[in-house]
Amino acid sequence: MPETQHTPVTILGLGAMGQAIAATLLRGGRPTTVWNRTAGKDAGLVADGATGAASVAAAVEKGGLIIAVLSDHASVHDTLDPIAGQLAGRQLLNLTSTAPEEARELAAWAAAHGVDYLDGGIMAVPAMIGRPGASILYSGSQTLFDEHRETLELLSVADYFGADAGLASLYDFALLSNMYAMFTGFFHGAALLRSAGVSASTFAERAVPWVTAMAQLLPEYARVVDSGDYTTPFQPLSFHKPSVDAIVRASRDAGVALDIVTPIKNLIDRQIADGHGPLAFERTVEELG
Ligand code: FVH
Repeated sequence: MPETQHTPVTILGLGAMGQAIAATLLRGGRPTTVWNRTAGKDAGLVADGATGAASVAAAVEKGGLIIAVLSDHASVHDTLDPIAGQLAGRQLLNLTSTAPEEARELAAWAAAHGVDYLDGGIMAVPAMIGRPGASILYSGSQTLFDEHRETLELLSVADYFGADAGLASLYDFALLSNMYAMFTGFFHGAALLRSAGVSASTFAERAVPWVTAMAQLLPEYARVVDSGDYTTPFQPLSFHKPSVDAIVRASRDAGVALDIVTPIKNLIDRQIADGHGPLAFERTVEELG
């Protein structure tokens, strides 16, 4: 059932992300209570109309949706375990980044204490919250998601992935894996070009359109992976080996460390050694898991 009036919210954790979330919900007209372990971080929010709470217990007493935006899984337990007895019948949205198994553990912990639990993976930096481009991935309680959807959409695009509380985190980490590989690939390229006196900014002008164009291949790669048939490759593993070997040689020549490219070379070499050279590059997914 969608919310019919502005839901009160309690934000636990006023780091960079908690501050951004609290400020956005406050601007959206949600009565907002805030708490942070280290005192004083609520000053700006309180000046803007939030209610500051001196303790977690006092914060959750204000009622409404509890939103945890803490460092990690352990900090969620550190914060909520002491007041678990106070939480029966309440709703908890955990926007703290946790591994899927940690999210599932928190969902089980919440269920054992009579708490409705939704987990969220934030695909944004604090400055993006409440602005176009931000996305938060949710899984866990659909009741909570549906009931508070309008509030969640103040923060970002809100997508719900199902009852498994770990699924949002799994999507989050899959996307972050993609992001880290892309960024570290850029760093490797920047180091290579720096050996010839080319600036990273000059490289970025080339890298952005290149990465954007290559990203367009992902749906076709995905189709092949989902089919499980690697026998009619667009480009076989054996096609990629000379390129990757050449990148390794060029990196050595330029004095650039091989930390980024060696794992890629190893993946290709291992598959070729096992006789998969004629198969599609996308077979690499099978090698990984
Ligand atoms: N900031 C970002 O760009 C990323 C974007 C993607 C999602 N992440 C995750 O969001 C969670 C919060 O991130 P954050 O940026 O707000 O993090 P910090 O600024 O470091 O603030 C951390 C807050 O957690 C409090 N805290 C830490 N440990 C404890 C504890 N044991 N008990 C209670 N509170 C704790 C800390 O309090 P204090 O140090 O000020 O006392 C901050 O309020 C995070 O999972 C990111 O991975 C953000």
